[in-house]
Amino acid sequence: MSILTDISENLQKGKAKVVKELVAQALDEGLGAKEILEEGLLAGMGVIGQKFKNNEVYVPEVLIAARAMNAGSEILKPKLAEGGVEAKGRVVLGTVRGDLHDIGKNLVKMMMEGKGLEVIDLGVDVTPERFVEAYKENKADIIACSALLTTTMNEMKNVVDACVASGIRDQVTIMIGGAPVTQSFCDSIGADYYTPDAATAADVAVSACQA
Ligand code: B1M
Repeated sequence: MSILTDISENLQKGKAKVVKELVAQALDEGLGAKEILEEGLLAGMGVIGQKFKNNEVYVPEVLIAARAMNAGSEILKPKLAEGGVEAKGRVVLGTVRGDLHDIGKNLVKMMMEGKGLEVIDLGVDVTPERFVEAYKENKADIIACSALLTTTMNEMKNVVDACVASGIRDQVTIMIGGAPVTQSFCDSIGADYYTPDAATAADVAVSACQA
């Protein structure tokens, strides 16, 4: 069995400690961080996601797999972040109100930090007001919102509206993403950028800060 399959399978079983060790071992063996992330960790998470959808596993199993995913990606963080030294801009990032999914958001954070951006991570279940407040407090350039539920993605519209109401809309760049989010949704709510994955989000954030 390849080490990437091993990582995927242990992640599915929620064995965070083993996943951490295997990720470190894979790096030692010379595998690339992106390969380990995509073919090991994300592959395992994908299997869990499918089983969750089919009611073959339930919330507790998904939660422990998610912890293993976060533990493994923490080990990759320095590698994914390599090359990022100088802060090129400041991003306020969070998962929107009512939504507790944070794995994608954490990847976005890692990739953005890897590109030299400073990220103020507000965590999950973040209200529109909190996004605006943190933007002002930190003199940020970007508000970046993640949502994983069709029921919570509409909160992104509330974030845009809160930016308009507080008079910051013409200064702030609003980025959105997450599995149910699309470009047409982005256009419909008046956000600035939709990106499908964490690496693209980081690239677009850097360009937006340089513009
Ligand atoms: Co939830 N969950 N979940 N869940 N969960 C999904 C999202 C779901 C699709 C599963 C399913 O039914 N197939 C489904 C949503 C259905 C829908 O709305 N259409 C669902 C549901 C229904 C629920 C609950 C309602 C279940 C329940 O309680 N009955 C509940 C809601 C809780 C809440 O949030 N209020 C719930 C709970 C949970 C757990 C807590 C158990 C756990 C989260 C743990 C955690 O995050 N710490 C969990 C998980 C893990 C999942 C799945 C299995 C995996 C999500 C994930 O982390 N994927 C998911 C099924 C699936 O996606 N296959 C599912 C890996 C991650 C890297 O991908 O976050 O998409 P993702 O990030 C991607 C891109 O989307 C993008 O970058 C990343 C890749 O590079 N991206 C951005 C993300 N944010 C971005 C922001 C950007 C740009 C790109 O710019 C700012």
